[in-house]
Amino acid sequence: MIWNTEAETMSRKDIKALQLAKLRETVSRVYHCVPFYRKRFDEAGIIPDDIKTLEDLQKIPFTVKDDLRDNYPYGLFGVPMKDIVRIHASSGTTGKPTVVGYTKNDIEMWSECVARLITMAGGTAEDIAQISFGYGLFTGAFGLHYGMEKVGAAVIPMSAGNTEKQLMIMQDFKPTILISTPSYALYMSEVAQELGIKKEALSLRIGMFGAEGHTEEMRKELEKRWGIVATENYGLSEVTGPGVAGECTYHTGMHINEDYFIVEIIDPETGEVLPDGETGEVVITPIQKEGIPLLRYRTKDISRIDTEKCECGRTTARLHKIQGRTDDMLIIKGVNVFPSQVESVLLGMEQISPQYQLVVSKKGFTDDLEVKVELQDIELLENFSELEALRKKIHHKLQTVLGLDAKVSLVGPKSIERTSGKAKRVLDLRNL
Ligand code: DLL
Repeated sequence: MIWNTEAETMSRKDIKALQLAKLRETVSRVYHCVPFYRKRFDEAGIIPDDIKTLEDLQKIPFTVKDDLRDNYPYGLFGVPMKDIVRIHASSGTTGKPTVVGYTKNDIEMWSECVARLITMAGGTAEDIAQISFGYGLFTGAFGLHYGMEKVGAAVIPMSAGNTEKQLMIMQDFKPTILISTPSYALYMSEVAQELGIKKEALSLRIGMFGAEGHTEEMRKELEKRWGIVATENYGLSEVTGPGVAGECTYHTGMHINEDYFIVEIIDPETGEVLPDGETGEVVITPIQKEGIPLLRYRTKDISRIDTEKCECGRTTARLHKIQGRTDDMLIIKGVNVFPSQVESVLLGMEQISPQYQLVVSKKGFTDDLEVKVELQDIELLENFSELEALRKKIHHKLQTVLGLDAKVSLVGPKSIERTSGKAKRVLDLRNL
């Protein structure tokens, strides 16, 4: 099923033409309504009329998170406050949050985008969705909530946390769709196991996971634990929230809502736009956003785009799994390491749980990487030779994939901290 056949199956030529028309309108509106952008354009020596082709987008300077911080809270808004109907903020943990505003039209567009992702994942009006993202300034819960209502599904607005209650509601209210971060879905499944709740006793059939990355191996693990088909979706509050892109059940990457977002991939060092298929930093320009209409927003997320046809019939370009962020790519002894690489090694190995943490520190002048891995079974801790064999096996696999000698520490079950939101997989102690 396709939610909006016209928008999602357009020819590439028509998509590009529509994007150009909307881009030109957006650029002109932004230039006239947001003093920050008028100044940026003046400094770059350009005017809106210089944007005549999609490639001309490259003439426009990037917008970065600090631009939002410098204009905190409402400085980049494109409409008077009387037209703003909702305010959200980024889930950033340091400093002031980045604040975003939505007009009625923005909320409508956002719901439309999310409705498409839900349909891609197989959701319909028949479904009941348990939303286990935190309701609040974070965009995850409200974004999925409005999308679900648009599709006509019933929403259980659980919010995150209180895991035992989540599981009680899951048994009693019989939701068919689970919405959460992948790490929280994993944690909930551990608690379900402890409480003896079997997946067969639940009605879940779909999981829609997002707000943080997870590997293909983790997807399979979640599918197995819950007995669901899991899809992933992507977005960020600065450009709306969830709804930028989502996977269909063919799992060929996340279909981008290209009639609302232009996605470029750039070389993070030089800022140069890379051709389709090459990996770099994701840059997003929303082309129908009124509340806070950002141009060329640098996400720091690393991925690639592909426009090959997907069997689902959609023609939209697809964003591949986010490999990591330019700011969570660890450089250890000069080697680039993403937590997702470690995850792909650990998942699927027997005797260990899918919970892990990377601890980076400095020993003298050299970096040191410790990978903490949780055991499934506490009894293994008493069997030294088996434990040592497992540790060596993980060490060897990590060395092959990372090209790096990492210390592997096997820790007892449930000893790595769980969260109900985005997981903290890296502890970098080098700059403390
Ligand atoms: O996390 C929006 C969202 C909510 C998307 C729910 C999907 C589902 P922020 O809190 O502003 O917004 O964080 C945005 O989260 O730049 C990525 O680094 C990361 N992120 C979001 N989705 C994915 C994903 C929401 N599927 C930041 N894979 C983004 C990897 C993701 N990273």
